Amino acid sequence: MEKITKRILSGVQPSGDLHLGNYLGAIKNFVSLQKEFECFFCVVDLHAITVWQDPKILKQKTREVAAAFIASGIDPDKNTLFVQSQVPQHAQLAWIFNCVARMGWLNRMTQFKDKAGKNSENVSVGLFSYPTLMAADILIYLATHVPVGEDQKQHLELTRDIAQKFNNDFNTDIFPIPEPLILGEATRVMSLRDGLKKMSKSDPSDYSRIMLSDSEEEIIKKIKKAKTDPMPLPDNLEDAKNRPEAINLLTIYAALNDQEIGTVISEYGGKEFSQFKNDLGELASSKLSPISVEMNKLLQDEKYLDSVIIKGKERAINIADPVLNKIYQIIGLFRG
Ligand code: AQP
Repeated sequence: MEKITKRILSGVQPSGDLHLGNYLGAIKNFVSLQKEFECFFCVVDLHAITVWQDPKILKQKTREVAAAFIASGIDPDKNTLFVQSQVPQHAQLAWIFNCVARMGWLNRMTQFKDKAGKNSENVSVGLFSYPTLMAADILIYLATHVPVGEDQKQHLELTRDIAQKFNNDFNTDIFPIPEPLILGEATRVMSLRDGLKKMSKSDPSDYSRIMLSDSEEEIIKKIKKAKTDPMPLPDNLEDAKNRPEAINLLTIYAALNDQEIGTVISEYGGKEFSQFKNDLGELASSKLSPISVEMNKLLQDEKYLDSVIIKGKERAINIADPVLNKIYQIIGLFRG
């Protein structure tokens, strides 16, 4: 098979409203990477159903993620933008990877432990085997690079282990060993209510996250209400690192303004949070509102959005199907 050197796969779950963490940790980076890489961007609905999703809204959430990709600046003509469940090869390869990955490997996954909590006997088998499906998402396209937030690093290491083991077991070099691309200042955006907790779609408090669908007023209000400590802003990085809420807001500012965090600290160090929060609110709303407006426009035009998704499905299958066939041959599965 032709050796690929610069191909990206990354996905976002339609499991709730997209937030600033998804944007700064993932989508914003996709936009710059599309210039340099051949890109596959996927709405990972099969991952979303590892926890309960309301069937009445899942389809709409799926369109919303596709709209967020385009509204953020991903060009649907240049890149392959598609929905995971439309390309059955992902699930087919995931089964094979369930037979390659070891229980011990999956037992070490911290995201499963965090999400299952004390309830691990009652969560779905899919939640446990989520990382083997993620490995299949990536490797079915022989992707070489995967842009993700910090929280997905361990899953990507597992993907590399699976690729390596498959290649060794079957004496092949079919799978590349994909590299994580954890880019930008904000690789792990934290909750606005608790600087030690990741900003996430499933946090029960709306005030913990800024959503891409928030209005300018809502963004400004959420930043004003963000938890901070009583001291002025830190004037050096070492001190900032010991103040979770402060470093989170400084990091968000730096990432939104394409600056290094040191530059933001030199500008705001020693000042009061109130002024900084005003400026951050203005900055965040000026960067995010155009995305929200464009997303809403796209969501009004379902016909266009669905046509993008269908074109993406065809392009994705054109790459995924020959790879799956080759894998079946390597394993010795009956092909007729
Ligand atoms: N807080 C975050 N900071 C930086 N990056 C983040 N990502 C998610 N949260 C943050 C990155 O966004 C991409 C898509 O994530 P996902 O939709 O697959 O789901 P997730 O990581 O499980 O995100 P959530 O929002 O936290 O969902 P729930 O609440 O359901 O767990 C990934 O690249 C991820 O790294």
